[in-house]
Formats: sequence, C-alpha cells, structure tokens
Amino acid sequence: MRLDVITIFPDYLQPLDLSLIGTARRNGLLDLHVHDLREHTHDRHRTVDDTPYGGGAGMVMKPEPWGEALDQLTAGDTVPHLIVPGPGGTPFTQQTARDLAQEPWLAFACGRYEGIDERVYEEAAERMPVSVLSLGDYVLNGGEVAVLAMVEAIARLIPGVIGNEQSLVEESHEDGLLEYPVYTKPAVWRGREVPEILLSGNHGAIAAWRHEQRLQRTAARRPDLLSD
Ligand code: 6GU
Repeated sequence: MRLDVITIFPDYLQPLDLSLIGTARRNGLLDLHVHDLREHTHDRHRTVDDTPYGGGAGMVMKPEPWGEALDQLTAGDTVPHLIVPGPGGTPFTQQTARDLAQEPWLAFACGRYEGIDERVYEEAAERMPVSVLSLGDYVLNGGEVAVLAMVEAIARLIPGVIGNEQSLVEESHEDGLLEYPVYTKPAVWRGREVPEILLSGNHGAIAAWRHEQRLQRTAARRPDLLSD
C-alpha cells in the first residue's frame, strides 16, 4: 500500500519509522511518503493560513498550497483516496480501517488551525474519493496525531504487517464486542489468583467463560455496542 501524508509538521510523523509499521516500510509492504505543505508556498514567509471570511476566531488554511500539493498526487494515471482527519468527520471505526486496508493508495491531508478552506474539499472530490474522518468526540490541535492512529489501525490489517495473523481474529471490535481479560504467569501475584478456569485445561469451558467476560465487559464499558 502506498501512503502519502501532507502536513506542516513532517516531524510529527516520525513514529511511523518505529515498531511494526517501520518494519513494514523497510520490508516494502508500506510505501510511505511525508510531504511538507510549505513546499507549496511561494512567499517569503511560507504562509499557509489567513483570517476567515465572515470573521470569527482563529485562522483558516489557504487553498493554494493544498491545491498544489494535491495536484502533485494526481499527476499520474491513478489517484489516491484522500482522507482528511477532523473532529467534524464521519466516525473512524474498525470497519473503516478494514475498508481502507483494501485500498492501494491513501493520502492524508493534515489540517491545523480552524480547518482548510472548504473549496479544497470540493475541488479534490472532483478528482479523487475524499473522506473526512474523526477519531471521536473531542478536539485535537491538528490531523497529525489522528493520522498516526489511523495509519496504525489500517496498516496492521494488511497481510504480512503483523507477524501472528491469528492475533487479528480475537480482538476488541472484531465482532462487535470488547476483548476478554487476559492473564500470564505467575499464577498468584500480590495475593491475586488467575481465574481457576484458565488453569483447567478445559478449552470448551474456557471459551464459554471468555465469551461471558466479553459480554459483561461490553455491557459495563460500552453498552452502546450491545443496543443495536
Ligand atoms: Cl481525526 N482530527 C482532529 N483535528 N481532531 C480530532 C479528530 C481528528 N478526531 C477527533 N478529534
């Protein structure tokens, strides 16, 4: 999969050099390019923002640098699916990650300040698929941290990125329930015992216990997941 990230803070994406994602890049499973939006400014101050028409607080990202940056990505025969992270987007879920993991090419546009001039979205949508996606109901200062989360959630679903593919099967959100609690050695720690059933060797009983734990945990922490 090819991934492009456009940002005014390229250094923010450095964690993508690390761990499983970094290894996947070195193995050629991920072809990641980070671009500095300011490369597409032409004034001495490399200006990317300006005051909002109509007034109001904060600054808005100017359309021209974004237009140029996106032109560069659409110059060839194929175009990326453009993802714009933002608190006003559609919720990014495990299903979103599964869908996006099927795409050959994703580009992420990181907004800052109060957002990007709306015409950038309109014009981009005439040339490529565009999705505005939110991580949740809270506000981050910019899209960069959201891109780190989204890229990790997507990339780990690509075959070969995670060593043990079985670990993708039994995890939270894979089938609409949260994960069961897990334990490892020692069998007693600070006076606390591992649930006896896990030491029983009875795999059927263990599976039933784990399923019940998932239901209880989901009801306690995420009742919204059970109600539909
Ligand atoms: Cl995807 N971006 C920003 N800037 N803030 C957010 C978010 C995304 N998701 C929740 N808050």
